[in-house]
Amino acid sequence: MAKNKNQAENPTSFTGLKTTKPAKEAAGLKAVNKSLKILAKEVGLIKGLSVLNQLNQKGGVDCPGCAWPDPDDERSKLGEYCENGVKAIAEEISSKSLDASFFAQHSVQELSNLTDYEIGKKGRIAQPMYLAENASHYEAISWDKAFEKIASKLSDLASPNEAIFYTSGRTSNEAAFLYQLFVRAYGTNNLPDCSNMCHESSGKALSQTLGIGKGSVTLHDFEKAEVILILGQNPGTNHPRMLNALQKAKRNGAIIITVNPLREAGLVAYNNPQELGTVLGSKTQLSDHYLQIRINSDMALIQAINIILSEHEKESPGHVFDQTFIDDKTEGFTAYLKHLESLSLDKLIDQTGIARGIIETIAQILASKKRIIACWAMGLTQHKNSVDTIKEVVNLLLLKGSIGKEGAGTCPVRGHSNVQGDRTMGIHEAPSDKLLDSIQEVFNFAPPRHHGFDVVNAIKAMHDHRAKVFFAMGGNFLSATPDTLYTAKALAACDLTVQVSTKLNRSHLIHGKEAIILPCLARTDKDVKQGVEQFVSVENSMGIVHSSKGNLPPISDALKSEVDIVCSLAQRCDLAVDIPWTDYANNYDLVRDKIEATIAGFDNYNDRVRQPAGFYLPNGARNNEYNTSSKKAQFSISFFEAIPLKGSEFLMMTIRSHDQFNTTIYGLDDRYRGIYNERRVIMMNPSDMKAANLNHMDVVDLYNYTGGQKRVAKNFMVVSYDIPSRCVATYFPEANVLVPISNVAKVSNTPASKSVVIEVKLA
Ligand SMILES: Nc1nc2c(c(=O)[nH]1)N[C@H]1C(S)=C(S)[C@@H](COP(=O)(O)OP(=O)(O)OC[C@H]3O[C@@H](n4cnc5c(=O)[nH]c(N)nc54)[C@H](O)[C@@H]3O)O[C@H]1N2
Ligand SMILES: Nc1nc2c(c(=O)[nH]1)N[C@H]1C(S)=C(S)[C@@H](COP(=O)(O)OP(=O)(O)OC[C@H]3O[C@@H](n4cnc5c(=O)[nH]c(N)nc54)[C@H](O)[C@@H]3O)O[C@H]1N2
Ligand SMILES: [Mo]
Repeated sequence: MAKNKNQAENPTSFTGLKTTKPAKEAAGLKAVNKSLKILAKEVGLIKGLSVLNQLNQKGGVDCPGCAWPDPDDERSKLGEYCENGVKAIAEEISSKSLDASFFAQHSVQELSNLTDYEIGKKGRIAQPMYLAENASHYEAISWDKAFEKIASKLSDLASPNEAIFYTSGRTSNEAAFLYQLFVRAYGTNNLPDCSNMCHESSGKALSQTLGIGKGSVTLHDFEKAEVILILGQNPGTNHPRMLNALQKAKRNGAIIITVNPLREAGLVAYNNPQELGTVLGSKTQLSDHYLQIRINSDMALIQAINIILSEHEKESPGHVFDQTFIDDKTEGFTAYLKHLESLSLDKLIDQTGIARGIIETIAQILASKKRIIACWAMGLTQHKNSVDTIKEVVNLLLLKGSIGKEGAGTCPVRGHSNVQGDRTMGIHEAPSDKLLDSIQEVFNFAPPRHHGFDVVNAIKAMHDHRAKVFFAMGGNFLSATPDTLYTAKALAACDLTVQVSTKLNRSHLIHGKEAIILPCLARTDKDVKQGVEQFVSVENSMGIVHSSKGNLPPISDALKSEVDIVCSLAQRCDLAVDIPWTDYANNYDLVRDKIEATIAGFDNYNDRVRQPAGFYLPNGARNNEYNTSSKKAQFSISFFEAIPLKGSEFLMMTIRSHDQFNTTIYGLDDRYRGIYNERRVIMMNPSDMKAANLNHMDVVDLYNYTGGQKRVAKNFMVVSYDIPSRCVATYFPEANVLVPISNVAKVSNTPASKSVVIEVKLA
């Protein structure tokens, strides 16, 4: 199997790269046109618009794209969605359905030689499929038989800890709650999820410092902020509706400071398609200051800023720091100041690659402001030092008292539309005792207490035969995880791999000895149980829980909801626990009642989730209450260590193009970056190219040698790009073969997929 994967990841032909100058603004008419074209092409305008009219509207369907929240009050009649939301919908509601005849025509080997883009375009899976040991083709299987096979494999294991239950962040609260309940009743906490590869570093840093692993701000805070810092995030592509919030903030006088190795168009300026031709004019310059930082040196930058701030405070005591807040609400201030004094400002500034004068200007701005929001995403979370870097951002907010007040706070911008909710529901390999106690009380059984495997540890366990059954509730584990060939071997070593999926993806094709695909309803599909339409609920990036209800007839009668799949499997598994799975499968209100009984913050869940805009979960940090052991927010002491690069080495970040949702590749363009019709590219600094004797569009191979092992990604085209020297960028998942399984963030164990040391050689 690993061999197939290697072929697919190292194709010898290209799709026809074209490059232009990068764009200087995001959205505008082009984005509207592009959305409508995609919709018309993939599904037809009438069907498409029937979903879009409901998308992110109160009582409608939650966009299956990112986790950016919807406004509490007015929602745009023109459409509360973005170009990339339209692409997500177009992919999901594809009418191409893959039934047994498709799988009879195409062998697993044949399909695995396609690229992720080609695989994704095949369509939605229409019926349960089974791949027998050594078989070349998937064959049809009934739901009953499929559940029987899975249950029997699970019961044959020497220990429940030999099974792994992965979750991707699209799973609803209701399905996630039942899934973790089933897994714990079965006997393990092996519940890795995509969060382990995503915002785990944020969760760890924020819970240690502020007592809550989630962000503290709401959309309202964006309207009140004086300064918004945006670090390591590309909202123009990945959270386009955030640009509306930033535009409003700018109009209210906020200063936006962006920190990013690339000048991302969406952070430079925004042309709001909903305001075309209105009196406001639609275009707004967003970033007032754009700091093109070297990859992985954000901690050095924030420390440098904090040192300069502390110098300003010394010069005019009481005017820079919020001493009352620091005294009343925090711990560790004096030690932190001492730590800052021990650091070399010159060395820190030198690491960032940013001119001293610019950093001084930023510190000057921050010195006089009180309401600061810090936003970040994968550019901060996927490095070795991620947890410490985020703690350093928290230090800055604490010095300024910029937390727990209007217009200020933390904003880790989540990825998948319900990744935050899944964690709230207990999808966590390291559950708190509080959660387990609560499960024990409500469901009357003793859940396992020892912690389970996260994503990286799950891969290692499968690789070493310590885990033998892999079950995925959504996602595309093989393509999303690091060290692709290592992970492929890990999956191939399993006795059984099971994927609950909407669309065909590579994880169906790189499989265990036996494999099963269970096709499920998607967000946009109508879900009817015993004649009653059901809805599910999700939690967005700002902790608002609301309903989501699909309105399309499913592409096949054979699909089941995720809730139904979990309940049916649990019933088959002969668990020594008395849980009314059938009742839950037939009435999601009953599931919500149990969530309310088990998890804090869900009082009157069934009533409140029916309110048009949903409800906010409690959030201590938002209310200036810090749920740490001392009930105080914590200053943290961290030391910056640069990643050493030898003469011929580069530091690579693996990022998203404008035409993908994680491993789902919508198209081959990265419009804002001016890179068209090719994904196997490496963005390089022109002076680095000159030094290495490389020209624009040269074909190169990329190597990583971590741990004395050679990893290679063949055939990438060099694109000359405005990126700091010695930094390079490639797209995820094409470059995941290069991300070593051992290259992880300290504490969070998140793959450091934005800090990969590589060499670039002419092919
Ligand atoms: N359309 C679309 N929407 C999505 C997704 C998608 O794939 N497509 N994915 C969803 C998911 S799961 C997630 S987690 C989010 C991801 O959203 P983002 O985090 O915005 O996604 P990435 O492309 O990984 O981009 C990270 C940004 O960080 C910058 N960066 C990289 N390294 C560093 C660094 O060391 N320092 C700094 N300061 N910046 C750095 C990159 O240049 C890039 O602009 O988006 C979600 N929304
Ligand atoms: N190198 C590198 N690697 C990365 C990242 C990076 O920046 N660089 N980012 C990481 C991040 S932030 C994340 S979140 C992970 C993403 O990892 P995953 O969440 O595992 O990957 P996705 O590509 O989002 O999963 C897409 C698949 O989910 C299935 N699906 C879609 N909708 C549904 C649904 O409603 N129900 C079910 N059951 N299935 C559904 C479809 O079959 C689709 O093929 O990747 C990580 N990997
Ligand atoms: Mo993510």
